[in-house]
Amino acid sequence: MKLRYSPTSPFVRKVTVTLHEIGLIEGVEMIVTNVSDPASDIAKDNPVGKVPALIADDGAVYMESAMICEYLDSLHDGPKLIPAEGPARWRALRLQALCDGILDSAVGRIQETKRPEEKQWDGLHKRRRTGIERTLDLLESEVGDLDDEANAGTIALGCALGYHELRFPDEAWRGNRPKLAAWYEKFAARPSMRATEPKLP
Ligand SMILES: N[C@@H](CCC(=O)N[C@@H](CS)C(=O)NCC(=O)O)C(=O)O
Repeated sequence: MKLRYSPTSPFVRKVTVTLHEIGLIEGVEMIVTNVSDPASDIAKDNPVGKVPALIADDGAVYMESAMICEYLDSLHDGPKLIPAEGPARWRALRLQALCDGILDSAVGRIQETKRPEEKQWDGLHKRRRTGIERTLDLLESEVGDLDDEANAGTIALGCALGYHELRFPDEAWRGNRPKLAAWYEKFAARPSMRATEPKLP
């Protein structure tokens, strides 16, 4: 398998954490891809022009982190990261959806900062930030329902909180969310999370 990635992408991190958790990281060829470079050939694998994109051993290409993680989950016989059925399945997928939403807004905020200052849209920036804050508040109130184990939802949450700390260190999300902070402290200590800690270039 080959994975097209950029080093700080939290969506890519969802995939690499998953690969570590299911024990398949060793066999993956990592292809660093600068999606902002107009000369990038990412479109030959993902016409949308985004990473992650996974090239499977049979040549099929999968895109969208949630879909890639679901595909990877089909490749192993261990405990599934996407529970097959019942409330556990919907809890994991709902949490993944919430955290992918946080990540869409967080990545959008970063992209906005790359525009010339006079072209940045403050209203959109505030709306995205407020959406992230509200979702973190909801998760603080639901922390009792959070699994300690890795699944599609908790991996997405770990990556969303890690990305928040990387990109918005001054916003101190932990301040008024002590339960979520305690959950993250433990989850971030997993070998899969430690092995994939992002660093700014
Ligand atoms: N929904 C996608 C989002 C992927 C995404 O936004 N990737 C960013 C990097 S963090 C990207 O490649 N952006 C390129 C662009 O927007 O042009 C997923 O879950 O994989």
